[in-house]
Amino acid sequence: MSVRVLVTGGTGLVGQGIKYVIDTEPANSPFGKQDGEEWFFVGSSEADLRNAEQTKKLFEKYKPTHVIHLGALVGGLFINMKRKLDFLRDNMLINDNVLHNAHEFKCKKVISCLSTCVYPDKVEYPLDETKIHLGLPHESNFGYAHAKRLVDIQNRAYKDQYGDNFTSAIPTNVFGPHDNYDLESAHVLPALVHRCYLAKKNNTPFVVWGSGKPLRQFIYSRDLAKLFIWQLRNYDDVEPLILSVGEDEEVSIKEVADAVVKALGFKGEYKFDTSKADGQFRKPASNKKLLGLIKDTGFKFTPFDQALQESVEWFLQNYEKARTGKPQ
Ligand code: NAP
Ligand code: GFB
Repeated sequence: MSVRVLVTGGTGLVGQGIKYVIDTEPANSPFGKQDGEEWFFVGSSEADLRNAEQTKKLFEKYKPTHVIHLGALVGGLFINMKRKLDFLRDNMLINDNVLHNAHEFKCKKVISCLSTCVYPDKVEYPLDETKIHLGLPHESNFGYAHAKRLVDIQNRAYKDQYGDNFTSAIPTNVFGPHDNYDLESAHVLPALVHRCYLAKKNNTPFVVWGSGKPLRQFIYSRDLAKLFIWQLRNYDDVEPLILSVGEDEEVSIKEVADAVVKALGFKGEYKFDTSKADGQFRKPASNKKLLGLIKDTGFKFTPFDQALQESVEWFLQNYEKARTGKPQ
């Protein structure tokens, strides 16, 4: 039986992580490409998924049997705070067009991608798969959060009315090669890597925004990629699945900045700009359900320092073509 996997958002951080694993893991190994599988990694230059006609044409071209739906308007705290409506509307349009076409083209499976920032800001911790809709998300990203929550609702409606096997994954903050380093829209880790690199290059202070106190869990894109591949092949429940490192891996923004300073060998002045927002203080996610499901796969998370070093090396080697916000 031929399996045709369409990866929307295939040109981005997570999409390129999946491409790296499929291209480098031994064929027919637990996370490698299986016989009879074809993988298609697409970005917005092939189809603007906000556009129904273009999305339909994309499905006609690839006739996918399976979809990993990563395509989205994505960004860090500060761009989310500035563009709440764009993050709501663009992602609602993208998600509805992809799920509608996946239904029309009778796809056997769709995994969409949520995020731990969709969770209620005020809820008993740790976050688990049952708490997504138990209250309002944090003010800073309510546009993105509500659009992503709606995907869970859409999946349940497609399953209920048509029996479609549509589900979703909930990663924590992700980092790795091919990340977005544009200081305007970047997430914290790539932003700190880029800003520390510039401080070292220009002999200026390294400035971290906010107090440095908020806590986050970070998953390496190449680890997340393996978990998406496992979920595609082994998980058929409509309930979303948290894909994350453990709660004990929660680190402060200051600890992340310290690790970036070490990884880049920065020796200059290093300070915090507390006039900038801290955003949500923490969003600790439990990966208990995931660990129970993958215990026999031999999967191991990459140690944070090693993953950060590999990401920094990719950034330094690809600075000229990376998304840095400077004119290409
Ligand atoms: P990214 O690096 O910014 O990549 C976004 C991808 O979506 C790119 O391939 C981009 O294509 C595509 N895309 C954007 N707008 C599009 C449009 N209108 N039509 C078609 N394609 C479009 O983002 P990422 O970090 O890999 O995110 C992947 C998924 O993970 C997203 O669903 C995101 O919400 C989720 N997520 C990310 C994080 C994180 O920390 N990064 C955490 C949790 C969840 P082009 O590059 O060709 O424009
Ligand atoms: O990754 P981030 O932008 O988003 O991290 P969230 C924000 C935290 O990092 C805040 C601090 O506490 C900021 O004060 N920070 C320090 C910085 N320096 C910087 C910097 O230069 N850039 C950025 N961006 N932050 C996002 C959601 O929340 O999580 C998104 O807004 C998405 O929608 C993403 O879900 C995964 O972790 O706060």
